[in-house]
Amino acid sequence: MRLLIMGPPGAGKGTQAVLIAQRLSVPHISTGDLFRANLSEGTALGLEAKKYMDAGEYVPDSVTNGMVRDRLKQRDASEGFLLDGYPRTVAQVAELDGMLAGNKIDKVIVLTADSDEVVTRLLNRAQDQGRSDDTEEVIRRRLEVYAEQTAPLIDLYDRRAVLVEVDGMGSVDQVTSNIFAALNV
Ligand code: B4P
Repeated sequence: MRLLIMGPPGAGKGTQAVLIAQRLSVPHISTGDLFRANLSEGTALGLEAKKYMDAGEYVPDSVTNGMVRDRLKQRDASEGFLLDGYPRTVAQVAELDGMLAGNKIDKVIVLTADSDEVVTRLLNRAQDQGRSDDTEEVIRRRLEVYAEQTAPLIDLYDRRAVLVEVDGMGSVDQVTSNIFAALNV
């Protein structure tokens, strides 16, 4: 299966993606995790990405697309994958279509959650993990950027009849079972 998971920051994408990928035995490919791994290794790509992430802005496509293209070429992704956090813009959708060379995305999972809940979750994470993009000001900016640049992708994938919308407001376990039911797995 080739799957995408989308939703506002804090909706639970990364949390659920790990569980879905395990269940379906496909690699979990998170652009946010790839940027953070690059940063902890001190690569030029990581340092470039950090400037944008810390401001709540999207990392430029010139950095992001190549990174995803390289990752999708790896053997473990040849039969399926769960992409988490990519595509995030209409331009990235076109890039991904090109990378897939005719292979279709089977389902796009959209997690919904209200803004107050996601801000609370991310502020909790800030306390646990100290992520530099989890301050209230940056979280609010990330939500605006999501609404402007990523929310339009929901209609786009809906027109392709692959959208699966799941309520992300319950407990982690509840949301996981809603996703498995919606995917019929
Ligand atoms: P991401 O790493 O994707 O960050 P995120 O949107 O906050 O999602 P994440 O997966 O981490 O959090 P989740 O909702 O699971 O991106 C970070 C940055 O990278 C972006 O802002 C951007 O700058 C850059 N970037 C990434 N992809 C890009 C792209 N394609 N193009 C350009 N730039 C890109 O979880 C949040 C918290 O909620 C966790 O603490 C979790 O424990 C908690 N939680 C989850 N589910 C819960 C539940 N049901 N109940 C209670 N808490 C829950």
